[in-house]
Amino acid sequence: MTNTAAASPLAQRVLQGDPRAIARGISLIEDDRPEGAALIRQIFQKTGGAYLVGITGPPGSGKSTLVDRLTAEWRRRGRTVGVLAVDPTSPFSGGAILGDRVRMQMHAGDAGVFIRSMATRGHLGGLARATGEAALVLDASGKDIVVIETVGVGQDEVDVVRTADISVVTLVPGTGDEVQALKAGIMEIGDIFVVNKADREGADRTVASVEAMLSLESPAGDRWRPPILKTEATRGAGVDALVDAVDRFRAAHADVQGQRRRTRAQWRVRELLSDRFLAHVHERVLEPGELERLVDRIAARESDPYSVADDIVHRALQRDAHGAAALDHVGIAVSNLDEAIAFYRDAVGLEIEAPEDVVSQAVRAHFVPAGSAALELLEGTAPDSPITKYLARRGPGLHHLTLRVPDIRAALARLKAHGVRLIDEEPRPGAHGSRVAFVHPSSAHGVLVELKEPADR
Ligand SMILES: Nc1nc2c(ncn2[C@@H]2O[C@H](COP(=O)(O)OP(=O)(O)OP(=O)(O)O)[C@@H](O)[C@H]2O)c(=O)[nH]1
Ligand SMILES: [Mg+2]
Repeated sequence: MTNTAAASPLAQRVLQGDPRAIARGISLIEDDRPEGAALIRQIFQKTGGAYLVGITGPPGSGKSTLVDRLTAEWRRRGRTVGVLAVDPTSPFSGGAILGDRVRMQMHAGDAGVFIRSMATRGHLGGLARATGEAALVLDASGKDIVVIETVGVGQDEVDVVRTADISVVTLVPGTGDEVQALKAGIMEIGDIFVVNKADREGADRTVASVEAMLSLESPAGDRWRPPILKTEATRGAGVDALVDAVDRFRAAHADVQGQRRRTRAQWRVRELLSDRFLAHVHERVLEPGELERLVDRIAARESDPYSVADDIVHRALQRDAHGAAALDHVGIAVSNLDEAIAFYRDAVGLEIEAPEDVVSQAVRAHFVPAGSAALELLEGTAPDSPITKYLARRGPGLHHLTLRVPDIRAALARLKAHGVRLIDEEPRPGAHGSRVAFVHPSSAHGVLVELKEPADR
């Protein structure tokens, strides 16, 4: 079920590493535009080459300064680098963007570096998604290393870093940051700890207290023991050793990397699934303003959230069940048309439409609308017509029934998955631009079943 669309010009330019295309792609993703989703679909199979480095820590601990130094060191070692700086605290201040400009100066003119701030634009929970997808864009653009820098506050930000291929936690001496970090839940995600601003008082004490905290976890045998490194990002001291430590972790943890990448994939699917389902509910299931009315009822204690949610899910599924297959018409093989008309029109009172000839099949069909479905009286017009043969073999009566489906390929795939015997594995052209396929009677309890996807799908 590979469904990779042909690469658009934007996707092609991203794959070539064009910085303007990368910037455009990330903007589309941030703004949650359909073109952003289309881009991800087109580039996804080209991703997986980049090593994703998460850097988190308290505000002002020197993450950005450190990332600049790391970038320079990686460049010196011949690797290309993409940086995403997540700034959830001040999405509208513009400070982050200004910071980018200053930071870009250091790597100005270096096509091997791309730096970008991610703003939330008020999307609840959208930050993790947007950051993850922006990382995919940088990955597809051929960056060897993709860094995600985020302040370690809020579950979203922590999650972004937790599922990176490696998580680096930055701390600073002497301000009780260790304790803050613990509270924020970032201590347990560190694969490497960095005590930055090592030029300050108390760096060794901070190293010692992190060490003490880690030893409480009593690592078993050969498990990775997170190193605690001292850096002075402003001068670049210790950065070389940090890059070495990242490389060592990477070499030792191919298995961890595979597991984290699976987790990322799983989150992505879950998130998209819930987004898509909610959108479906809003667009197709709820009436305009209905949700507000339901919320009013909950607020007034006339209903409860569980009942409301269950009811909406039920309606959504119900809707799809109806959409999946509805009776379109029943085909009846007729040996004496005058008698059939006398019964269905004169006695029952239905209207009979003008006949239609299906020349290729030597069949003449008389449509008889009956409520939301119809009858189709079928005559054979030649000895080798399937209807003539059917009549000779079984006599007049029910010939087939036709179910209308919104997506015939999906319906066939579903039937196949259930082991149903199909006459047509592939849909073929039917009347009036429809597409049809037959299910074998042996799988449908003796009835020939036709699936029909109408032309106006
Ligand atoms: N003394 C000293 N100052 C440093 C060091 N590293 C960074 N700084 C300074 O600390 C301040 C904050 O640095 P940033 O790199 O912006 O810190 P950050 O963690 O990215 O900050 P936020 O993104 O706002 O959370 C700046 O003024 C840096 O110059 C260091 O090693 N020693
Ligand atoms: Mg920063």
